[in-house]
Parts: sequence; C-alpha cells; structure tokens
Amino acid sequence: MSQSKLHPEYLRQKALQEALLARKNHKSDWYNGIYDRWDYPVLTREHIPLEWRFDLDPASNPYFMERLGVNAVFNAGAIELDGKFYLVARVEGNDRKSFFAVAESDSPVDGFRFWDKPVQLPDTCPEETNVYDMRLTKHEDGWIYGVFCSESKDKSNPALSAAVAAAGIVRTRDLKTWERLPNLVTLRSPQQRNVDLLPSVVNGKYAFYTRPMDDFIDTGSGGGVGFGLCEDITHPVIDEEIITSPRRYHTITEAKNGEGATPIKTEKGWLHIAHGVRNTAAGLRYVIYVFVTDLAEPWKVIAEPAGFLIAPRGWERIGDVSNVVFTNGAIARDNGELYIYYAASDTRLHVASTTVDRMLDFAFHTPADPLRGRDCVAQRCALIDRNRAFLASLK
Ligand code: M1P
Repeated sequence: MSQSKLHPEYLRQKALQEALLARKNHKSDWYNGIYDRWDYPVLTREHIPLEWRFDLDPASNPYFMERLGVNAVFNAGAIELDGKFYLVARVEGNDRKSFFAVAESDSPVDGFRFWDKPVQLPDTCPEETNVYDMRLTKHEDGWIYGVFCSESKDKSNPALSAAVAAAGIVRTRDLKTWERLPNLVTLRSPQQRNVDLLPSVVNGKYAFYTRPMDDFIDTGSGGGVGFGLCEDITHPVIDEEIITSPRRYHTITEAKNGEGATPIKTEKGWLHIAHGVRNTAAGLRYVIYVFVTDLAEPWKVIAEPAGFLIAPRGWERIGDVSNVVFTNGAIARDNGELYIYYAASDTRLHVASTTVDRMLDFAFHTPADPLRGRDCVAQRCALIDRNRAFLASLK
C-alpha cells in the first residue's frame, strides 16, 4: 500500500488508535474486597476500526470526514472460547441504530480488537428497527445462543415513540455464522427485554429468565425477573412465567430489574449478576446486583445480598444515559477467575474482576435487605458490636 495515497489525518488517527489498542490495563486503587475495578474501559467508540467510520479515499473524502459515525460501544455479551476472550458489543451509530460487533483478545482486561466487519444478522424480522444487548449462552446442547432485544415500532399505538420489545434469538458455533430463530413468545407478557437462556435444560426444557413488561420502558405490572420453560427452542413459546427476583419498594430494584450476564453455574447455585433500577429526582439510576438461585429449582432465589454490587463511580456516572451501570456479559474461567463486563452510562464498556469464590462469599454472607431503615441500623450496630468484641479479644 502506498502511504502517500492516504490522508495524513488517517495516518495520525491510525497511530493514535494503535496506541490505544496496545495500552495495558491496570487494577485501580479502588477497594471493597469483593471485586477490582480497572483503570481503563475495555471498549469505547475509539476502538471502532477507522474503516467502519471514514471513507479512506482522499478522492471521495478530501477532508477525511467521518461518514458513518459511531456514538457509543457498550452492553456486551461475553464468552471464552479456546482460551480467547470475545465480547459481542452493542455498537450504536450516530443514527441511533445499534448493531452487534465481535471484539477478541488474548486477555480478559485489555487488547480487544474488533473483527473485520460487524455481525450481519439474518433479516427474518422485517418490522424490527433495532437490536441490542446480546447475552451469550454456551448451552449443553452444543450451540452458542445469543438472546437480545429486538425492538419494533408499536403499530397499534399512534404515539411516535411507542415501541415493542421482544427477545430475539440466534445461535452459532463460531460467532461468525449466525442462525436466526423465531423471537421468543411469552403468552402472558406483552413485551420482553433482558432475557437470558440458562446453559442447562430444566426438566428437559429450555429455561429462560425473562422480564415481563406491560410497556416498552415501564414494566407496569411486571413484578421482576421471571422464569419460564420452553419445549422447543426452534419455536420458542413460554406459557407461564413465575417471578424469581421480585422488585421491592425502597430498594435498588424498586422501578425495575432485569437479568444481566448469563447465570453462572457454581457448586452453591446459579450465580446471577443482574441490574436494578430506582427512580431519583435526576432520573433512573441503574446499578448491578447479585442473587443466587437453586441448582435443581432455578426459579428459587437462595441468596440475595442487600443493595448493589456495582454502582456508577466517578466518570462512569457520565454519558449518554448518565448514572447507569449495566451488564449483560461475564466470563467465569475454569481457574475460578470471574470477569464482569459492565457498561457505564450507555457509553463505554468497563471490566471488574473477582473470583467465583469471592462472589459466593459476598452472596451468602452479606446480609439480605431487611427493608426498613430501623432494621438496617440494627444490622450495622450488630456488626460494630461484633467488631468491638473481636478487637477487645486481641488485647
Ligand atoms: O439505559 C439503560 C438501559 O436501559 C434498558 O434496560 P431496562 O430494560 O432494564 O430499562 C436497556 O435498554 C439497556 O440497553 C440500557 O443500557
């Protein structure tokens, strides 16, 4: 390739991007003993290949202008395959439409590079306007499933913003060739978002965590994270959903909640890293929380520590939709390490690292929310008393 035919600004931008992609990440000084935060995001809009955004030919683009801008890179599904780490990110164009793109690295915390082109999903849903937030499930049937939000205009409602959210389903063996299955049908819930497929069948059926919703934004009577079974993944229908992790008054899930990363199988139960939403004077605040469900009866919550696991901190608070952290991907390694990929304010993707053991300790030994301020103070005073007694015993 003759360098002289390239725009000088392209060469400058390319060098800047290579430096960004080569940058090593570091654990930050922030501490809570549960997980580590890392200094740099793992994916941002600056990670998007230049040829996805610019026309590189100076003859047709003399100003080296962005022709198809990218606004944000966030909410990613995550998977480890043959020792490599893959993120299927939500990439949002300047035109507001999102699409999926695979980024790959040898490391779980840095070095992610996008593949040559975005994912081109089979176009089986003519009414679908937007897709986002893919959860990846390495299923025991041998497929890798991607479950995502498929959004369409609500044609039954004349309001311009009225939309319908459904759970789209694809499957693949290699993240390259994707087979689209019909959208999930939930007979008792008009809308669905934040749906996860469990890696194992339950009673011989495919098991989904759902989020029943009456409306596109407001879940209405939808009481929390649901659970339902479907016979045939190629014609996926759930006739009954039961609520697993309910929304609760004056907690981090009061306004809504939803499944996050695909549940992780542990010796003590299915570990869920989900999100909870509350209302504030400044709008909705999204945090990440944890619960564990029973291995044999995965609709039953057996541990739900009070409060959040991750809340937006520092610059994570700022972005297109501020005061949001959100996850739909985590990687639990065979050696017990756990990487949680969480997006900040619908703008960029960060990573937190911990171990499955630590998360189980957090889940089973952090007190549950007693739901009243008075009882929370009593919980705290009991901790202080135990600590005083322990310190006194050392004298
Ligand atoms: O803007 C915050 C998040 O809002 C939605 O989550 P939920 O369905 O729980 O409201 C999702 O659209 C998600 O993509 C987004 O990050």
